[in-house]
Amino acid sequence: LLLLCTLFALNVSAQGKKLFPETPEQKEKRLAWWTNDRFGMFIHWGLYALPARHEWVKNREQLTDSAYQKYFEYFNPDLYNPKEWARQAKAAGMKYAVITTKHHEGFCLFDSKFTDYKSTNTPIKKDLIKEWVEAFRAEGIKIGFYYSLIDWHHPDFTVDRSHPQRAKSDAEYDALNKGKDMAKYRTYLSNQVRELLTNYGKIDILWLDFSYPGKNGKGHEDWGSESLIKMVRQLQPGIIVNDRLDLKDYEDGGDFVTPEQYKVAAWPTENGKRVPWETCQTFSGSWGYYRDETTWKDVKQLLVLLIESVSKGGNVLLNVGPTARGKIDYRAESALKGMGEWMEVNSRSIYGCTQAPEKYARPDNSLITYNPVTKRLYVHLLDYPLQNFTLPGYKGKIKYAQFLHDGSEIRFSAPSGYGYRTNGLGENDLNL
Ligand code: JFZ
Repeated sequence: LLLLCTLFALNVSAQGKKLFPETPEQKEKRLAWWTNDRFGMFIHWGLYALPARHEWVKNREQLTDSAYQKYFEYFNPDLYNPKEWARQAKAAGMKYAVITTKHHEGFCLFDSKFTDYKSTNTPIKKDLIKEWVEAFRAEGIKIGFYYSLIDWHHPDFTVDRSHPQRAKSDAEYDALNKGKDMAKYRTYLSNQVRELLTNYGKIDILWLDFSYPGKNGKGHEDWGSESLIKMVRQLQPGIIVNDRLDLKDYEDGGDFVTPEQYKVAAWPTENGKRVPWETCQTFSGSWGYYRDETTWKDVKQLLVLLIESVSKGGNVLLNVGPTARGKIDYRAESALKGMGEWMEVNSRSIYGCTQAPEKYARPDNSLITYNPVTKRLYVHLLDYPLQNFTLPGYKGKIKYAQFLHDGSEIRFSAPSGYGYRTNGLGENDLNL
């Protein structure tokens, strides 16, 4: 009996461990705009735009600092115009945006006091983040900063399994890491996050990336995650933070979960409760600009991704990897435009929407989203045009039905058997 009681107590305290005094209702309120807006732009931009073969190129090809140095020396995005990026994001229906202020390569797009490895010291000579924030804020888009916890350039960041310099044995790790001091890196990391959350006004989202605890990995002890997140919330009380700080022991170690480059089967849960989630996705596979990649998703795939995510209660953060000249790739630009054309008439089925109550069955090859405030149900017909379709189980629940693209009425009836017509618009377009 004593043993059972002890286990029970341990279990309760693990689930109840919290960093902040916020109630679930307060959290819901803090996240309300984000849950409502559903669709954001991710931007991966850095020196890796020059080699143009993946943002992990330094690691993949095990490039040394001096081999990588040429990208720093030739970094000159002369066509950089963040107002144009913001225009494209807004036209696509995106309501927030998250940019890499520093990726794993360690290069900073902002003017940091704590490093020389920054855009102001390259031929472009500018704080690119400052201009970006101004341009996106001017379009009414919420501001998010991605900051890489990993740093392949900082001299105190120890070589581990994520590092371009790979060690094959414990002895090799020891030799490579002699004299490196993660405590110094921790201070650097916290100083830079403080700069980002102090020098650019109100920041709506912080996306820290990423933890890989275990042998030759790094986690919350390496980043100082507990004190880092406390500082973050002190500097920006309303901010929304992702879940990659390795604070899984805490109930509130992150605001949302981040399934990456795959579709979730159902709304993700923790301890049996549905949690806020955002899937981040690429247009073509790589996050950084990749010149020769051919696996581009088409507009319909991307729209289905968005609709499907909302139909399971989630958000989409869709990534663009701008070029070394500072332009959004023409294929991404055209896909964004296509999504925007759809959003112009259909965004009502995305913003403020979520998973529909169980009682609404999903017709074949369709997705449904639901606005709990207006109580409107949106049936996305992936096979349209149809002459006629059936919604089993909705009898008595529908007051009025219309198409969203033109507001035209859809007549409906509840026949005893399911009637079916094969040509022309029928007396009834919808069977219940
Ligand atoms: C990370 C980065 O390494 C990558 O370059 C990109 O920035 C992406 C958005 O985030 O990649 C990850 C991080 C975590 C997982 C997978 C890919 N994960 O936990 O499965």
